[in-house]
Amino acid sequence: MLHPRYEVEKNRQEQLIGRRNEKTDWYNGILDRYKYPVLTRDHVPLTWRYDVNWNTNPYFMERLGINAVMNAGAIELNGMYYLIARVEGNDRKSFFAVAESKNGIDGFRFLEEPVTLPDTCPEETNVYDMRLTKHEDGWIYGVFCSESHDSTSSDLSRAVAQAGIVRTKDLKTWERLDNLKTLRSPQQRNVMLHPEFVEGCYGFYTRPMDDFIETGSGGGIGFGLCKDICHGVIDEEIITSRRRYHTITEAKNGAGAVPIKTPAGWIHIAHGVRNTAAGLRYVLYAFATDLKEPSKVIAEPSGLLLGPRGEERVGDVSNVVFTNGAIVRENGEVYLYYASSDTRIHVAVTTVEKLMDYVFSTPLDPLRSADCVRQRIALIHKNKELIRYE
Ligand code: M1P
Repeated sequence: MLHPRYEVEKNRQEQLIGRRNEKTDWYNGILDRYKYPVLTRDHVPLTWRYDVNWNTNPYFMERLGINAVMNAGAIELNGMYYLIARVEGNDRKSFFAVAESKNGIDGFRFLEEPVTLPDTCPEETNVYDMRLTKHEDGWIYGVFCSESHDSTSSDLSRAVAQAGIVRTKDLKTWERLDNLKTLRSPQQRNVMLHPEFVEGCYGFYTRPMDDFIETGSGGGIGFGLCKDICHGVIDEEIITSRRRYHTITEAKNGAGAVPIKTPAGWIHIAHGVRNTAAGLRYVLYAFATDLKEPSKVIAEPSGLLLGPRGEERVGDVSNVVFTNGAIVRENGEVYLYYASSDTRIHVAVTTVEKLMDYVFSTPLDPLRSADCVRQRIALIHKNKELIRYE
């Protein structure tokens, strides 16, 4: 018999899913933030969490609870907006689940069941953070982190991260390809496929790492080419956006949303990490690369594009914003999906035009306080001049 509490909880969830989202009055001229997260653990269907039978679950307890919904790949398909979210169970294992919305701002609802990835790697313990790339070869590729315990170590927290690859045409049936091999980097996370062929090859943004947490000698976001995506092997990775001392990327950085093609170059929205007394702080930043040579950085505005603010600062892993998906609409609007503190997913809205202005007209980071203050004083003087004559 269906537990009577099911209807109560279902109604509550329907209200959450049906709630209209609103722009906040937060302003910086670059992007608009929205009031409510677009996906949370409370959006996860009740049937994924509860046994709804009164006989076997008399107290209507969550049997398979969900801890967090975060880091989503994003894509528009047949007029609908899709997120492929990292859903983390109370058991700490993540899986992927697709949610759809008619407008990309609210109303996101998970499809009937989570994604069943072809289980081809027996040692794989955890999967997360899928980037969805609509490639010019006609497939939609999903590149994600495939994590296993480091079998060479007795330390239970030592893991090996690799890039898993799947492809689909409809977000329902997934074909798994070989994990990407990067011959010169022992670990990889935040790997993403470039949407166009480069020199006749598939281009991957990588993140060379010596270790699971520390990137060690890894100098930043890498880029490498491979001929055969079904058995991907990358020999050389060149560094695109570099980590730099005393900047937002000092500790590490990683590719985020699939780059946005504009007449002036590819615009990338990535994450940068620095260390603080309160732990790692993750923010989003932007840069542009050359249209023909997508690894060559041509503009890198100073500082962060979006940082954790207010309630976003608190969660499972506090002081984090992270993106792995954005959607460019036909009208030029860009929906940037980002997770806060590894707990829930938000949307921020901008346009391609604004992003181009931001990336190409915001000054570079001069890298030293003395030069930063000179840069700011020059701005103040320029403004004073105008204000005086207006
Ligand atoms: O906890 C913050 C993020 O940490 C990792 O990112 P990175 O590889 O750059 O350190 C990822 O595990 C990511 O999922 C997570 O949000």
